[in-house]
Amino acid sequence: MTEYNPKEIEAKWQKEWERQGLHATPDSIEGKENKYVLVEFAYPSGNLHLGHWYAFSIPDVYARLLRMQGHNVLYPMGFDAFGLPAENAAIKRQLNPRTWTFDNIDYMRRQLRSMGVSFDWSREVITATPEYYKWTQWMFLKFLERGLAYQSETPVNWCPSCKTVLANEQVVNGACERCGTVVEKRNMLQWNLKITDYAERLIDGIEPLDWPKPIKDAQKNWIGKSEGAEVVFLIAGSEASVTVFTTRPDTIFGATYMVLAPEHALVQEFRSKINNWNEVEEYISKARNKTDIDRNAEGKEKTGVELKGLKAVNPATKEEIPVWIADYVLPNYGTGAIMAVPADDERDREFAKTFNLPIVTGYPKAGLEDFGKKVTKYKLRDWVVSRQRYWGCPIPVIHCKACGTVPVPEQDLPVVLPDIEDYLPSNEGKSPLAKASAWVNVACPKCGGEAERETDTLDTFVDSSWYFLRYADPKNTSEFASKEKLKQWLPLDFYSGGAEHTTMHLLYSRFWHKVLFDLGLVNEAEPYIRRMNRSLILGPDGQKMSKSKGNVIDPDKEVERLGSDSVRMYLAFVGPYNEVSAYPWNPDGIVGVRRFLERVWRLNSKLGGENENSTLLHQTIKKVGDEIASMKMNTGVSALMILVNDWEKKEKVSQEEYEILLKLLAPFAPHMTEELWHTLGHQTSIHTETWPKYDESRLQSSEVIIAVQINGKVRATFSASSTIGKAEVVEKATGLPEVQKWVGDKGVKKVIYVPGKLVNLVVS
Ligand code: ANZ
Ligand code: ZN
Repeated sequence: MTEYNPKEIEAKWQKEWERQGLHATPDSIEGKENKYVLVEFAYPSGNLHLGHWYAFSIPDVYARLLRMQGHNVLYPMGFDAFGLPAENAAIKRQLNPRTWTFDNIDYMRRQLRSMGVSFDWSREVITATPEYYKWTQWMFLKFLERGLAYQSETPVNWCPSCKTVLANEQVVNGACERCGTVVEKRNMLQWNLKITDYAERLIDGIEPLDWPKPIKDAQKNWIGKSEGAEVVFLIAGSEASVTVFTTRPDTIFGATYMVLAPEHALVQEFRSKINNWNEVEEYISKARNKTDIDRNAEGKEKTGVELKGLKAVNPATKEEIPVWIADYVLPNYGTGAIMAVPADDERDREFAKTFNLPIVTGYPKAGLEDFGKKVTKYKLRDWVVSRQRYWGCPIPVIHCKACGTVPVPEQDLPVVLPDIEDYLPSNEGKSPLAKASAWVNVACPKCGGEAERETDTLDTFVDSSWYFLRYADPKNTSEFASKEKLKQWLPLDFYSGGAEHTTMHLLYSRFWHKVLFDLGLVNEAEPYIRRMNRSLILGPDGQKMSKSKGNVIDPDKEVERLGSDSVRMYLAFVGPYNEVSAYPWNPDGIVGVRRFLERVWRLNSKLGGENENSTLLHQTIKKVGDEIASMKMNTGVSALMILVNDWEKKEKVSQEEYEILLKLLAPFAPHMTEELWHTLGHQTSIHTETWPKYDESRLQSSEVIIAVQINGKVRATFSASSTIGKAEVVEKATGLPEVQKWVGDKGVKKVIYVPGKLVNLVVS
């Protein structure tokens, strides 16, 4: 038998699978159930990094398992090709975004193939092609028709570095999600999508989904539903009134002053009645220049100015109370005005202390609806989707002096993004497309008069809000996807992606899908049944990989050195995939995995034994299948290792049972197992084999009690199967509350495991 030589084997099988069209997925197969496994598609950033490997090769293990278990599995890939990341990268290199993007796609496609991932490339989707964005535009027009897309001039987030507007979701801690620059507020006319109309349904729809609770909670918090009351406070000596929003109308007897957002309309209205206008005006302009981070920072010193000459009347006590403006009251939440109850509200108390305002305690409690009207408020804001950038989907509307905003007629779609020389963004908040006068100036579709095209482009998150639908019917030229084909694949059985998308892509695309559902264009109200956010791979030093830290692992080099199968299997082995966690890259760990594969390879020379039908084999079959399905690939791999350890001690191994091992290993190491499978005389691919079956009655094994020691002292025990492996023992042990109490956040420094007896966790 030859030595294990992944380099040769992997290239050979990749070519062969492609030749056979092994991963082309038909719309249906008689007698098989369709399953749709998806990973968020790639930005054409230029080079595959380890994160891509982790993102795509682990769900591939799951897709392969499902196939062997008898399903028709769609596992597609495409490119999220429009948008800021690609455009910024291109500009940095002084390259045209189009050339840069499509060159990268070619390069990345080749790299992606080296992973041995079972993508169906025949269904590839690229958002920056007219064939795709024609439908993005078509859908936008449907939104417009429904009144769900509208233009408005409001204060928006402006990134001075990317020179474009950003949606609230794309501002993370006050900074641009893309480049990290602190965003400014600018008043600009922008296109918005009415996601707020769907706030309630976006909350309700989450509950029944098979999503981890933290993802559900994060979305719910972002939507931020608040039930409370609106209470009207009269302004003394005038007809005017201010409505406040409060979640505690029962505390109204304790409201000793009122605070308005500096931007509140009443402030300007009462300008002539305010005695200290200069001071007020100065405060307003300061607040306007503050970023939201500054305004919202917790524990920050409270600032504000009293509106002297103005008093409000507390409707409960009938007392006149002072009116202040302060930047801790936000203009775009509730009504932009609050009643301050320093006795019961922490922020109000701090404010009252700072400015010596009265604090009344022991006041009577009001009935919930005595003074207020019940209302529900949401933190969610409409989604600002226009971008002042070149590299995006053109917004398909035309502005006509006579007719106003006119949608581009359906037969004129797509509005093709023109090639232009000067694609750099500008400071004035105008898209570079505004300079392409030959493209901009058109006849109004309604009156034929002189008109201009909209020059802003759509947020890239619009493009990605529906891409997964296109995979179901990627070549369709008359519809974005036929409803019949959609029915075959949707909703998604499994969707894996980055945690950062929880309140961006994951929220936007649910909204988008609900609108399509209401339009009768898709069959279900929720697109993703099961969602998981993946963990992170860190550099060997335990830090986030970055060029500046010099801790970047280049997957190409690892493949060159150890083979794709080793990289894949090592990534499966680092830890559970579904618990958002971070695992450092361990150079010894991957070498260990490579050795393991070599050992499997060498077992080949022990063939010729009798079937043993051991408990361990049956347990391994069950375990590997169960663990892959629950995305705990690591314990699946350790089960395989235990089996191989056992077999290495034997003189002979039966070929039939060795073939079972190969099948169990096939989702992890697709190339090596394919090679061994063929050397055993098979003519067809191992990846079309069925998953081995275990015999329930052969699973029994004795139970053992495992003692858990912390620094040598027994603190807990638990029972487990006698064949339990070290990784699982540690996982179980550290999950016990009695143990967590001792480990706390110190972390486990060292693990000593005596198989089937005890585990000693050393904590500092
Ligand atoms: C009186 C009161 C008494 C309040 C009390 C709270 C506790 P959530 O849960 O986030 O919706 N508030 C209302 N509008 C605001 C705005 N634009 N900017 C800043 N704060 C605002 O919080 C609602 C509460 O936050 C409201 O209830 C109001 O303070 C404040 F013991 O009213 B409350
Ligand atoms: Zn017109």
